[in-house]
Amino acid sequence: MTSRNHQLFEQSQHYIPGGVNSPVRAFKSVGGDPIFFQRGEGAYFWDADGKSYIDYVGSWGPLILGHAHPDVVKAVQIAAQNGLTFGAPTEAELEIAKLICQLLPSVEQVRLVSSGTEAGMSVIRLARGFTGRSKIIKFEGCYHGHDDSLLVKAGSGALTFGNPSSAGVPAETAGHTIVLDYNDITGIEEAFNKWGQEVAAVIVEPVAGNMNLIAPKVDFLARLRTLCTQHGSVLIFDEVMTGFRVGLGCAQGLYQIKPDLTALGKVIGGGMPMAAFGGRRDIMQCLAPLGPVYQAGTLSGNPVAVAAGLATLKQVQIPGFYEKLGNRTQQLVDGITAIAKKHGIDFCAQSIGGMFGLYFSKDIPTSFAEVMRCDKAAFNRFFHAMLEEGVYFAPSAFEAGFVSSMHGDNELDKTLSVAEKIFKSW
Ligand code: KE4
Repeated sequence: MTSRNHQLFEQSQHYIPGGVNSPVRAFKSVGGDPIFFQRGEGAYFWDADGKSYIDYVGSWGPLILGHAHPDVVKAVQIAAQNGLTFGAPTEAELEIAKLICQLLPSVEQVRLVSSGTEAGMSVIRLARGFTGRSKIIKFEGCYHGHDDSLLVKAGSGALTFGNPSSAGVPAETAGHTIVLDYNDITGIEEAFNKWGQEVAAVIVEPVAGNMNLIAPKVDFLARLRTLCTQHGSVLIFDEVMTGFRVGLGCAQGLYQIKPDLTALGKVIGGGMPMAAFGGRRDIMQCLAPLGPVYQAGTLSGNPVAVAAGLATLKQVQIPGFYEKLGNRTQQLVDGITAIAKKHGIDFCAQSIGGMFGLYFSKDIPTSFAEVMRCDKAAFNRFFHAMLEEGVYFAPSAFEAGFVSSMHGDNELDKTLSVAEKIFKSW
């Protein structure tokens, strides 16, 4: 009998490009049909055929409390009953803005938007408007949403301007973006030597989570901070993924680096469409209606999304939340690594707070080039074997994984027993 998943995918491809509303969901990297889900609860969700999975994607990061956390659902219900949107200021927006500014010392003012892409495009426009400069620096393998200026891949040679990484992005637009290697301090110094006074901003994932998980090398972030200060460039931390995922102070707190602007998303929306950007008051004051940099949004600060975000941020502030989440995530990666090692498989892994990376390679990668050398076919085999047993990892060897506060001993034991079964017959 054809599965309901397969039927839905067949039909969806007729009405939705690729049958999905976001490309990474399509399983193109791992092969096979995407899974259609119907319900989630805690660390689990159920597909259209009623099969359950332990979820290590958590909607790509937002679900730090797991699926349908009662406090979040209740907050959403209450907010929705009072009206879905007003297109006008609400007290709840003030409450979450104050909370973000209290939790992140680098954020003196914040503006709410509806997606990480909006946050990414807005901080770039704001940095350009504040500095009067056009050039931006980003890093190969980092993803900041699908704004034209950020859909850019490395130029033909080192220190050349970027080329579009997507059709539809004009070369002239991509030409303002310089793409360097993550963790390459020499490259950064050369770029600033060449273009220092022309660079509006450097945008970086302080922990890279869009080329699998890549940790910043010692001094990488500090060097970016120093060079941006020296050249009057805006240092932007894209913490859409790391924000309130790696710690209550985010990655900027973990590594003690103070960016000028920060993009946030995912966790701060608790699973609802909400993101934000904020930072130095003198920069944020350039935004309309105060200043010349335009930025807007019909549903920005949506009261239902803000309610989900506030309920989520309330939970993550509970003392010990991140220590427990980090320990659980470390137990996961240590457990899988030990089993792979026992069976002589080239595998390693790492975790930072509630996010992790799995690599079929001898050593943990520290750059985009090293990630590309990991055994993608082995990951895909691992992914499907796990999926068959009801364990759902990100459907790509080039994505990070996520643990929630609802992943407990049972979920860890199940995952490790499946890893043993898979690696024993590898
Ligand atoms: P959204 O526009 O998807 O809300 O956020 C874009 C974005 C910005 N910055 C960072 C660091 C991000 O990780 C993202 C989005 N992350 C991907 C996962 N790799 C979202 C999944 C998807 O594209 O469907």
